[in-house]
Order: sequence, then structure tokens, then C-alpha cells
Amino acid sequence: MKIGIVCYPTFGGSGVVATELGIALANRGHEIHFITYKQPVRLALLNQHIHFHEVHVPEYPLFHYQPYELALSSKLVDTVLAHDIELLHVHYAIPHAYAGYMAQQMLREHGKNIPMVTTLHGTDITLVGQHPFYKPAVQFSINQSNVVTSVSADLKKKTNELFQLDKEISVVPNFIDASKYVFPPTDCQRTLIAKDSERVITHISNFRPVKCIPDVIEVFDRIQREIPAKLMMVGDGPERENAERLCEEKGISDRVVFLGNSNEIDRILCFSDLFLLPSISESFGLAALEAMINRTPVVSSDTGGIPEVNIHGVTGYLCSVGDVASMAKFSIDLLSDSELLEKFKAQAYAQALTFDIQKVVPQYEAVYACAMASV
Ligand code: GMT
Repeated sequence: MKIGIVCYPTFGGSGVVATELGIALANRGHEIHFITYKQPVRLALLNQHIHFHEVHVPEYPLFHYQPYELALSSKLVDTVLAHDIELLHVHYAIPHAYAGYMAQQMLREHGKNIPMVTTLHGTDITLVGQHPFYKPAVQFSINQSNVVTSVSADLKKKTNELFQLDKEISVVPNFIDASKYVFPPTDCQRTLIAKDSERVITHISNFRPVKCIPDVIEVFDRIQREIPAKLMMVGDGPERENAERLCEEKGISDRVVFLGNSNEIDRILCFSDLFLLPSISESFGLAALEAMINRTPVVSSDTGGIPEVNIHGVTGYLCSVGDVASMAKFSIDLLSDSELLEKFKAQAYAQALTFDIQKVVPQYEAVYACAMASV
């Protein structure tokens, strides 16, 4: 099939999922066209099966806000017509489903009826999409999609509670390409970061308030008072400066490494002993899955779709949002018992395998078949 994928090209989970899906679909013989404002960060190589079309938004001084949706929908029309694209798959409803719907309408004028699949990722529903300034447009464009998918059962439930939808949502979970992970990993340089006697704890996110960065620091502080440990903070965002200041105030800056955004998270996760994810809200928690495929257990909050990924007492531990005392206690108990830690590492890996890309991509192909049949 010829598929147009619309996503955010940044380090956010929805862009990562869209990019990895596009690459996997191309490997299965589909022709993939990414249509977005920048080449997606996880998209290293283009080839005859993977194309990238950049959306330009010309600056015009009259506009206080440059109209990206307009430029995107025009680019979708041009790209669909030029490459004979058969289906649009938009990731993150805002504003992609809206732009996709407009493109569908314009394409009708050209005699082309193209289906649109919308994948909901989380904050497009639970946070941004709830704002009264956006909600009517988000609800409308989700309802206009031919097929709607969500990345967890919890997100499906929340979407149905928060919006009036006349569509059944299909749950297609996020995934991981297990074939990329050989054990033991070949390029895993733990010695550069930590001593043998130290445990390595990692957090990866876009450092937005929803990720509860101060809780990550607090839990780590409590751990390092009991066990020699280092904290790897991967990613960047509005909470980073605060986090660095907090580490200074607590006198733990020498044990915390801020690495910024990275395309090489596996090279950090491969030597991590524990992953912390204390988010207020998380539709799935892709970062937790990426940790688990690297045999890293997860101590997380029990919010949203996380319990569908991280199993309490098996792959890590789940605690209430903000319960840093329990998060620290579970972490210390696990990190101080080498035998138990090894068991959890193996169990985390086994659970991650259930989200292997080979199982999930056919589910998207089935969704595409459904969407094609609906036009
Ligand atoms: O978590 C983020 O801040 C990024 C965000 C995004 O839209 O890129 O992630 C959302 O989508 C990911 C991929 O489906 C999920 O794994 C994350 O849980 C979800 N984030 C939230 O719900 C806060």
C-alpha cells in the first residue's frame, strides 16, 4: 500500500511510534510517505520505500500565528495526488486529524476518496484536547476519521469518557523491535559512567511537568542515601533547569548526569539497573517499554496505560502518583537484592517481548484494510 504518515517529527513518543511504524511497514513492502515539518528524528535513512515531504509554513508579518494546519492540509493534497497515496495515517489528533479531514475534503474535488486513520497518543485527549478552545475541533475530526486507534485500553476508556464519539476505538498498543536487541549487548560501556559498585538509575522523557521530574530527583536522592548509585537524566524540556537546580540544592549533582536529547538511548538503557517513570499521566509509557526490552525493571506511577506495560511485582513496581516514599522503598529493596534484580530484569525483558513489532504491525495492517473498506 501507499501510505501517508503525519506525525510530530520530534523526540516525543507519538513521533517515535509513527516513525518506527513507517520503517516497519516499508520493510514489509509498503511505500511510506512521511509528511511533516522536519525529518523525524528517528528516521535516519530514506530509500525507495521511505520518502519525506517537508511542510513549509511561509512567514507573513500579518499573521500573529502562522497557519500550520493550512500548509499541512495543502501539502497532504499535493503529496497524495503526486504519489497516488491510498491512505492517510495521522498520529496525534491535534492538529493532524483536523488537517487530514480538510485534505480529504479537498481531494474529493479531485475525484479521490482517501481514508484516514487517526491514532490517539495521550495528551491530545487527556490534556491539550480537553481545552475548550480545541475540544469541538478535536471531537469533530476524531469522529470524521475512518478508523480511530488508541495506544492503550486506558486511553480508549478515557477518550470515551471525555468526548462524545460515534466511533468504536481499536486498541493497538505501542511496540518495540525486539530483533534489534542482542544479549549481551555489544556496545554497552558502563565503565564510562559508573563504578562496578554503583547502581545505575535512568529516566528518559521530554521533561514536561506531566513527567514529575522533581519526583524522579527525590526518589533518586532517597535511593543514593542507602545505595551507591548514579542517575542518568535523558531528554530535554521545560523542567530541566529546575531539575539541575534541585540536584545542586540536594548536593547530589556529582551523582546525576544530564545527557540531553539522545538518539542512542539503548546505549544508556543497556547498563541501567532501574528506570523511573513517576508521571502524573501516561497513556502508555513507551520509554518504560524501551527500558524493559533492555532488561531494565521499572518503578513507575500506576497512572493511565502504564499498568498495561509494567506489571507490579514482576517487571517492576507501581505506586500512586506522588508517592515518592513507596517508589524509593521498592527501588531500594530491588536494587539491594542482586538475585531479585536479575529475576526482574529477565521478567521485564519477557514482558517487553509481548509488544514485539512483529505482533503489532499486522494489527495496523488490519486497521488499514478496514479503513480502505469504509470508503
Ligand atoms: O509523553 C510525552 O510527553 C510525549 C507524548 C507524545 O505525544 O509524543 O507521548 C504520548 O504518546 C506516547 C506514544 O504513544 C505514549 O507512550 C506516552 O505515554 C504519551 N504521553 C502521555 O500520555 C503523557
